Amino acid sequence: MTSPEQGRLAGPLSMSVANLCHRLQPQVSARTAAGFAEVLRRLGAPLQVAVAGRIKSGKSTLVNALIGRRVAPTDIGECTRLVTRFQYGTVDRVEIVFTDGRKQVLPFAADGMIPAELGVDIEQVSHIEAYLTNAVLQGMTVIDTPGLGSLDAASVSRTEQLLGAAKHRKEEDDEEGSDELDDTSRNAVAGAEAVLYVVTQGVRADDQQALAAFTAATASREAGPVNAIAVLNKADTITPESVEGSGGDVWKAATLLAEKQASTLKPRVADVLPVIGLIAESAESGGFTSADAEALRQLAELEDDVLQTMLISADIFTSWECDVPAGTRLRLLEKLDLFGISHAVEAIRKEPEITAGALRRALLDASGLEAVRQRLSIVFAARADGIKAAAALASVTALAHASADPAERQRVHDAIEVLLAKPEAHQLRLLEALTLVASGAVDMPEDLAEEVLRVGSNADIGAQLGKPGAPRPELAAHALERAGWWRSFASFGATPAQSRVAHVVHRAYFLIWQQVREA
Ligand SMILES: Nc1nc2c(ncn2[C@@H]2O[C@H](COP(=O)(O)OP(=O)(O)OP(=O)(O)O)[C@@H](O)[C@H]2O)c(=O)[nH]1
Ligand SMILES: [Mg+2]
Repeated sequence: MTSPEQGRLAGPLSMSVANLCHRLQPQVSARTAAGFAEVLRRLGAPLQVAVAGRIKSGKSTLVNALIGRRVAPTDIGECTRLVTRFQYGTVDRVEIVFTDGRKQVLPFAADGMIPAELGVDIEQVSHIEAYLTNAVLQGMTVIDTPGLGSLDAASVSRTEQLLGAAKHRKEEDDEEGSDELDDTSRNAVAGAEAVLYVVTQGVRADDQQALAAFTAATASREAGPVNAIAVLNKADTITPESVEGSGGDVWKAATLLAEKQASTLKPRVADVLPVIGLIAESAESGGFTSADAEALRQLAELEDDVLQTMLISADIFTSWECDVPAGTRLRLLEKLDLFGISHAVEAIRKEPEITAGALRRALLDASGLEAVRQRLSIVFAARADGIKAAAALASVTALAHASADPAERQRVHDAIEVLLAKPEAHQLRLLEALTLVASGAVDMPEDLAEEVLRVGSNADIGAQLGKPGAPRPELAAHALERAGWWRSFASFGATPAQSRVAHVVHRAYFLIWQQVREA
């Protein structure tokens, strides 16, 4: 008995939750069953990753870079005030989804992007769904969001709704009758399961708030996952002189600044990775062309002091007398900005024969995108099973909670109890413990908090134990030692809240020990 979504489920835990839904469906009311159908659909869908952050932090640019296609409008237009979901489809198609559920197909603009202006009343728009053939989207759905911290209250509330904060608030004013279920299922469709948080040079108070709101919203769920990673975007615009110890190097300055921000944003995000979204977008989405490479080659031939003068500012760069047409220079500026141009020119000077393709590759390397991708796949993809199962169970619980029939509520809760007692459900407890620690809800000494995050945020056992590549006997001995340590910490010296976390960590180490020992 296989259902259509089973082939695409993220792992054994998602499978257990799917089975639970299938089993209960015939025993619950039609409304709850419809909710379960929605939960099943979502369990089978790729991980939903929202790209969030302050207004104009470069979210849409980064979305384009990740998808590998310039499709999300950047800079201006009403689209930047809407949530856009990019998901995999066999044919490229964009739909406007209205708040009343109506949908309308939206033609792509001439440049292949989603039009910046929709030509409909934006007040009635819920969000935009873009189905694209890009392979990346088979592994995750990418959600572009309007800037938090913008003055436009409507965009803020759309984003909050997406991130789960709105739902959280709704639940607080308790049973509301029939509307509740619709809201729950709608949130089940739109809600994000993980967040890529974009910050720029100065982490401000509202960055902290936005991130706190997100972790609070997910922590309020039955088993909210720890699922935020952060990037320091626009690393190219950092003035290295403003960062002590950078030695005048932009990338070094960005790395130092990112480390500092990581300690500010800790423990909500494990680390902050510097990235240059603009260069990544141009290099990954076909924006960087051989004509651009040619223009850069011409610039590389200029006298060095002339070029250095031009690179002082965007104004000088475009207005200076030079053989490369001003329009071409403006285009380069839009695609690479000054840092990218100077980086490309250096690469050409070092290797005059460099091909346009190799130059594109060098720019991609300079953008830091690869490290972001790797982080995404470690933290999100490897944990998709736990994250999706946790979100699904939270929805199932909410659906049962909203049911008017006490017997039905009991039946669902009993089934969840049984599921939680299974060994594969331990990763849910670990996610829950992680969330408690990461959100600061349970206070832990810094080194212990780090250890909990490490155990819970890696798929590879060596990395979980902080001993990547170590031989198995060493890993086994270490896991056993830590299991023992956490058990005694749970019994002596911990507060009750710490103790609950410690039990979970103890069990995690014990399961790891069993695994390395047996293999
Ligand atoms: N120099 C530089 N500029 C960037 C970078 N990333 C984005 N930009 C520019 O920043 C501006 C805003 O970028 P968007 O991607 O539209 O930012 P956003 O966060 O989506 O903006 P809203 O949706 O309006 O909140 C654009 O002009 C981008 O070209 C970067 O890494 N370096
Ligand atoms: Mg945007």
